[in-house]
Amino acid sequence: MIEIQPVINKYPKKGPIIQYGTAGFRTIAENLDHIAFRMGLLAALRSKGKGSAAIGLMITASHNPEADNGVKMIDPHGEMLEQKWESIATELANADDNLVQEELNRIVSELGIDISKPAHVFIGRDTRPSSLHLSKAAMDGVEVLSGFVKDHGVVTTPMLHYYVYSYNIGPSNEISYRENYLSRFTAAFKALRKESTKNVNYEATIDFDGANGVGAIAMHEFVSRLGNSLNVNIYNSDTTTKGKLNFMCGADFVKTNQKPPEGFAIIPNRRIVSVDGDADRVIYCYVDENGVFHLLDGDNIATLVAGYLMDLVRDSGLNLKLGLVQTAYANGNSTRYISEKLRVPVACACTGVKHLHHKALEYDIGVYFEANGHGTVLFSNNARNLITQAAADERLPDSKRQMVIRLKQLTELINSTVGDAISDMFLVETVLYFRGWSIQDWFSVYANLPNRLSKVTITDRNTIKTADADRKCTSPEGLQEAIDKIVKDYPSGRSFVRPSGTEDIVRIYAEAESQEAADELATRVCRLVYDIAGGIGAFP
Ligand code: G16
Repeated sequence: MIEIQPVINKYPKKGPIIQYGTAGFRTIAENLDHIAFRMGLLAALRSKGKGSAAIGLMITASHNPEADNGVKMIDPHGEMLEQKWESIATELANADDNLVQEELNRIVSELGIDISKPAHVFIGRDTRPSSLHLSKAAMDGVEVLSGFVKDHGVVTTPMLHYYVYSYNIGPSNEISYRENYLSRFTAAFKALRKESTKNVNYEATIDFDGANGVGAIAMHEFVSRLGNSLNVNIYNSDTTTKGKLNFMCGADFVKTNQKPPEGFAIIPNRRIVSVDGDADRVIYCYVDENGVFHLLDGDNIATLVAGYLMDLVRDSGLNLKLGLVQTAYANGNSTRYISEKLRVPVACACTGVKHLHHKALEYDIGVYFEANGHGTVLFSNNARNLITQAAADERLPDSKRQMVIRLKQLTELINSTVGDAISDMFLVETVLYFRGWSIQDWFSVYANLPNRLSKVTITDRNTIKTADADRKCTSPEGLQEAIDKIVKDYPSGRSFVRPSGTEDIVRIYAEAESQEAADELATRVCRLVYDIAGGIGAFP
């Protein structure tokens, strides 16, 4: 084993115990130096143990406030880190400085890793002021174990996932990863627009809210390639002024506050597309001619996409099993609409893309979306093969063949490695284009139940434990019973609580027949959490 102790001293352990949570390690940036360094070490070991496949390390805290940051590891197919390694990462992150060497030796011997193998680690970062420094700490970690670092600089999280995947399916020094990514999705989008449709109410103009983050940078690059296929007005693209990232804008702000983003003049009935700080989630909204705000969140995207894919599968005559995966945050009416009206099977998974992704692999075409706008579509190898064969089958009647070809083009448009706000936006725009829908048409497909997402800070969020895909709270004792009792007061009421895996808070979700009822239910459940689970600070 290589001697790492002198470098460890550069990155002394700081802050409280930290866990590899919903999306990696996340906390205030100043407590992350040692975590970034150690994840560099671990990524190098993971690469060595995976036959020198590239492993990704993304420095981002996504939707969190600018002062936070995070480190997330990406596995060889561009997917989230294998669950077993999350606990290995947690142990290494929390080991005392003088025990890190021993911990590494233990990982190497228990997993039989040949450390003489080369390691390849791709590193990317968001636009946070702390990200450059943390990415350097991660690079130090990789290099101490003689790994090769490819520094991709400022990228969206889905870009890095895609780069890792691209390298591992066919490494080449010729590839410009960025150009490859940008041109693949632009080309697929433009190809789909070549087919003319009646377009009825669809207008090819959107207002894009970049959350003052890397999504705005990526969108500028896409726009220069899109030609006149889509007019994108980019707002909230200030990535250099301190304090602006995710502030009063972006997908999380719009979804949580149920308000349009700030930073630009709203045009009635114009589609507004908001992404988050690392552009892996997307939310649509609009304000109508009466000044009323309307949200189209991950549930609306899921129903739009699953409904359209269902039609394509049926009209193409292909025998493919399609399913949708949601979480407990999915609006009750979206689930009813998709399962009862569209007859698409729906499954519920725990919060966190990794859980939804895993479940979606059970279908030929697995659509997954969290209500907060994270999601994508997965095509099994069987589905891809059937689609490719059918597209080449000249005996197929033209009407069916056209649907098969459209399905094939959609496989090119979708970034299946992970939820990708921009590829998802292209997908939504494509479905609206073929349906000929305005945003009002889309909004009127079904009505979400009014809902409220709130948060409460408690002494130790880990005292809240849940089961049944986050829908039941098993600890502290008595909390679930108390919630059940309150929910009975609200027709169509539903509420649940769970500890966030990315922020030091407990999330409270409530839905009911009216907005007033949903707000009241949320407030009452917040009060319960605050009183029973040890709330701190002022009651929100
Ligand atoms: C991350 C995860 C998402 C999750 C979100 C909130 O998103 O990737 O799957 O829904 O955190 O998680 P929690 O409720 O546990 O805080 P992001 O956009 O912050 O990377």
